[in-house]
Amino acid sequence: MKIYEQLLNTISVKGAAYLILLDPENISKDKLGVFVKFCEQSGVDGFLFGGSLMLNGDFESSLEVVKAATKLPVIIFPGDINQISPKADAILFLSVISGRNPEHLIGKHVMASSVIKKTGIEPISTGYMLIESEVTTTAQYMSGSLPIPRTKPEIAAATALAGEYLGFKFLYLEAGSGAKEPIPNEMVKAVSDYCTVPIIVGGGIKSSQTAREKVLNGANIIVTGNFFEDEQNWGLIKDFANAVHVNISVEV
Ligand code: 1GP
Repeated sequence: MKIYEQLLNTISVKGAAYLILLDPENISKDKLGVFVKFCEQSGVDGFLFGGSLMLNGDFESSLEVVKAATKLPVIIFPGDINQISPKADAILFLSVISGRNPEHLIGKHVMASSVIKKTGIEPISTGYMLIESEVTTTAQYMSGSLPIPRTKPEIAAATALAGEYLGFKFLYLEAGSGAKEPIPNEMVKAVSDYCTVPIIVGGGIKSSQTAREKVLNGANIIVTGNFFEDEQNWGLIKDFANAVHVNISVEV
């Protein structure tokens, strides 16, 4: 089964899917394999892999460690066009539809498409929407575009619908890694009421309650990154997975 179908299947069975973002720059290779196994045992549905900057981390060899440690889908979440590898299962083919920077709407995609074809990994077209948080996040800065104001759910909904009409398979509401505040519930709901394409929500989610709130407002996939880069929080991964899987658990 293709990774996209696998994720849709998880959403329909469990109510929503829970993915953990692995940024090879923020987690050492020795910890990576252990962490990934722990996530798998704790009910996580898959991994996003990548980072906005790759100054120190070793993309290929870290990816190898992840793939060796898990049978769950490993999907590249590319910070740039140098983050493409045949070792992954799929790649989010992201277009920053919240912005008006042609490089991030289509430019880099032209450079990347043939490389992705050669690797044989599955591209999953995703309308990526950066939403203003209280700080300027790396993703916002690197995209060279203005994020959607967090108090304007109607702009988010109209942008998302345009993304749906353009044929994106996922819509990704991104507050940015390490955002102070996650995407507002009203915005998740506005997008979910307006669109039929599955919605990914990420950035600034630091509690299982927040994760569940996003799902109850219409998120189909929840992504967390930063929070579990601190080993002391690992014991809470199960709670996050349970909170996201609204069809099969009542605990939060
Ligand atoms: C994925 O960028 C997020 O969408 C991850 O954000 O690191 O804040 O959880 P955090």
